[in-house]
Amino acid sequence: MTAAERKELKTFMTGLKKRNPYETEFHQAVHEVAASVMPWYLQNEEYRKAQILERVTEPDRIITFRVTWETDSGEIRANRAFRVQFNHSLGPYKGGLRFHPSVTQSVLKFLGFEQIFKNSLTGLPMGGAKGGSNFNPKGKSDAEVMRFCQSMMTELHRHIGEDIDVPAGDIGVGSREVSYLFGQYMRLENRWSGVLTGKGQSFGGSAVRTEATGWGCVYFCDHMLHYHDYEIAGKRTAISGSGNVALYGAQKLIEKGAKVVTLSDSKGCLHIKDGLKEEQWEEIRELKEGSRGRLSEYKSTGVEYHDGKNPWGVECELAMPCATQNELDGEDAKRLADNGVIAVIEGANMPTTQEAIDLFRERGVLHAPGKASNAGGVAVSGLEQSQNAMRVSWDRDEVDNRLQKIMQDIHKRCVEEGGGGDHIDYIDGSNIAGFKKVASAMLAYGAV
Ligand code: NDP
Ligand code: 2IT
Repeated sequence: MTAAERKELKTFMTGLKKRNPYETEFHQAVHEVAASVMPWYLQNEEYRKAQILERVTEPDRIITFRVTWETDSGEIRANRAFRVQFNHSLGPYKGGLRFHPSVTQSVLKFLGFEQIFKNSLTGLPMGGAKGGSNFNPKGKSDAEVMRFCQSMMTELHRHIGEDIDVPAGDIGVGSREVSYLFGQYMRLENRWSGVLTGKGQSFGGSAVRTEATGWGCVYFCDHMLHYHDYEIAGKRTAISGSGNVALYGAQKLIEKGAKVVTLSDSKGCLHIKDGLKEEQWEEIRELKEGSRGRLSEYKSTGVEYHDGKNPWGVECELAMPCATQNELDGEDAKRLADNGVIAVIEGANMPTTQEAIDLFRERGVLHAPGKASNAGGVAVSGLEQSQNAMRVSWDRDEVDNRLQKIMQDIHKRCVEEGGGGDHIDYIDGSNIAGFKKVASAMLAYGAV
């Protein structure tokens, strides 16, 4: 970046921080995109004159509301919920709902902002949004989760629709929650529509949506490694998390002959020196998806549990952070690089801090950002929307083939905008490719 570009970036970020005080996660996500696109932006006067960067960083609207619900023992609880409808230049708002105590407006704004460019990269007609609540589903009964979801949808239904805004799952929101939300939407609106994705397959859900994010990450990783003359087979891979993205990422890695050496949750990490076996994967899937248990309960030969540890101290060639934002910091990045990591593939959204990004760049570690590598989930959500609109349901192979093609195309776009040549900057590549498409649509619409 030239000195002039750096100066413009600084001025822009100072204004953004002033307009959005205390929203540190949002600042971080915007800074990453703005740093990538600034040179292009400054060279294209018409975009600058139209204030595209200023406009794309301001959400179309944010809906904030209270969700009141009753516990099984009759106590009243109130949570805060949001829907950030960030930008619908490319299609109806689209993005997940997150239920986690750490949810704030800043977190949902960063996620909604990233979603704009991720959705743009998929090539499907989807705008960017995100929503959720500080409700903690852990330790709640099914009936409590149902009452919470019904109460949340009682407000949310006014703001969504198959051609307006189509939510889905994210942390803490899986098929159980999507089903309760969908049931309440139908009750209130008295009509069936594809207003949510990630639905059960018996009521309009797409094949492969459950697996899509994790599998998509591995498809992306495959292209990234091939392009740089590596291959997945035999690579030791450290994965964080043990939720939807982590589990299906691990499944596809095992299928492709990689060695999955870790999984984790918010309390600790499993170290599997010789690599996770298929039967062990199935046992862990049952523990997490079936009985909503903790990894500390899992016992098996060759598997050690390390309380309070994350996976980044383990020797590996590939690292796949699949838990949450800022879970991999500068120190973790240094440890990984010292241990010889080749590539980092983000399953989670913004899991690496700016210090970690800088270190990976410095050390020549390939780094696929979430908005490229985890786009498979929302891509199959987009395919679910198409199937619902056409009143058809494609089989697993059909959806998987389309997913593979989409991940290949995203990789291609990252290569084109990420410098070409023999070492691709995937962060710049994905930001520039995702941004340009949204920016040109916004320019075409005029001052709206
Ligand atoms: P899940 O709720 O299924 O799993 C989340 C996992 O991350 C759990 O293992 C959880 O551990 C761990 N985790 C969550 N918060 C923290 C934390 N603060 N510190 C440490 N560990 C934590 O969520 P998903 O797998 O769906 O989502 C994981 C990531 O992937 C998120 O960043 C999400 O935005 C992103 N993503 C998800 C997509 C999807 O289709 N589901 C699509 C694209 C991205 P514990 O159980 O102990 O809380
Ligand atoms: O972060 C994400 O891309 C998701 N949580 C999936 C969103 C979706 O609409 O499927």
